[in-house]
Amino acid sequence: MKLIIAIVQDEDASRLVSNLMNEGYSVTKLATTGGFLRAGNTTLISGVADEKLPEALGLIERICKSREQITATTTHMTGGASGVYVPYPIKVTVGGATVFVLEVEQFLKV
Ligand code: 2BA
Repeated sequence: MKLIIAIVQDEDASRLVSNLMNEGYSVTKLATTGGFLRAGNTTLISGVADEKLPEALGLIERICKSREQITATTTHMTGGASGVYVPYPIKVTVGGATVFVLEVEQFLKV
């Protein structure tokens, strides 16, 4: 058995959960926050049989889209007034999905 941990964008989360559930996967959905953008995203965890892993990864790949987001960063102005930081926008491409696949040592329901 494998444990899939998939960090996806909120916009894709509901559709992905529905599709996974329809295909018979058990899924847990967590509200999470990305460290870089400090914006909400969704982390799904799902324990899947080894032979079902490719299908689950295929679903994630099909549903999760990459999108561009604008975020603000700052640059330090050197020369002139010291200690002045000027914000400027940068574009980052987020997603489709960041996926970790882990080997499951034990799966218990007690
Ligand atoms: P965030 O940390 O908010 O990152 C959002 C997007 O910002 C990233 O998209 C990437 O395009 C960009 N980014 C992240 N760190 C950066 C940096 N130091 N410099 C420049 N750009 C940077 P994704 O790579 O698709 O990641 C989406 C979300 O997946 C991340 O949200 C984070 O929550 C999670 N994630 C990505 N890689 C991870 C990892 N190695 N471990 C744990 N979580 C991860």
